Amino acid sequence: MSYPHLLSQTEFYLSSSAAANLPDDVGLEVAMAGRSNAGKSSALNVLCTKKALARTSKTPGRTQLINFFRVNEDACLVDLPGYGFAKAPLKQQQKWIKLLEHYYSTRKALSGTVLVMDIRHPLRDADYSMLEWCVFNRCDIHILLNKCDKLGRNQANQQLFAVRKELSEVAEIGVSVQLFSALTKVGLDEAAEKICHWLDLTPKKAPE
Ligand SMILES: Nc1nc2c(ncn2[C@@H]2O[C@H](COP(=O)(O)OP(=O)(O)OP(=O)(O)O)[C@@H](O)[C@H]2O)c(=O)[nH]1
Ligand SMILES: [Mg+2]
Repeated sequence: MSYPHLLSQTEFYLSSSAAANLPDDVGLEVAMAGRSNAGKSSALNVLCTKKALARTSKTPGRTQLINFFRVNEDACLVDLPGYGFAKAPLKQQQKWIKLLEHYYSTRKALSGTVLVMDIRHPLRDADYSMLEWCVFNRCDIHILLNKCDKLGRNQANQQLFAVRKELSEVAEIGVSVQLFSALTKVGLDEAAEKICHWLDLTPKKAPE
């Protein structure tokens, strides 16, 4: 069984708008974080082999809640609200930050963060804030350089190299980085393997 197949039973579970209505802090969770429009929801859909599990949009800032998706009774994928969307009202932005802060500082189930970035605009200030937040809260990070279909192969590899180099100069902890495209599914197996590892899901060997 392949890694994406292990995530294919994922179903929508619930949405939280405030710390008070987060689901019970049990089992294991992997969060999808990133700037608005980077492709978090698209990546989540592709990783779970489902077209419309998480809502995707051409309008940035559409996912305003923390959406929980159940892989099985012990494992969840979590679609976080996108950050860095300047047009969202300040009050709303502050509310998201408070909710994310609460989530990151208290969540025992959180075992890793998939940080989704548009490969054409990686490592913006807000991404660094998210990275610092993860490091501070001892949460492992795996970066998807998404939309790599927008660049040629050489350019995409150059960006990958540049991001790895920049991170090796600043990060205090190991951060893994890969190319990804929710459109063409480049990097799907690699990303799904990382997530399954964090969620403690292992492919069963076929019976001999
Ligand atoms: N070409 C290309 N477009 C993509 C890719 N991934 C996402 N998109 C497009 O980018 C836009 C934003 O995608 P979403 O998945 O909604 O982004 P998001 O990060 O969930 O956005 P918010 O929920 O607003 O934070 C949509 O129009 C997607 O179709 C990709 O790999 N390649
Ligand atoms: Mg989204």
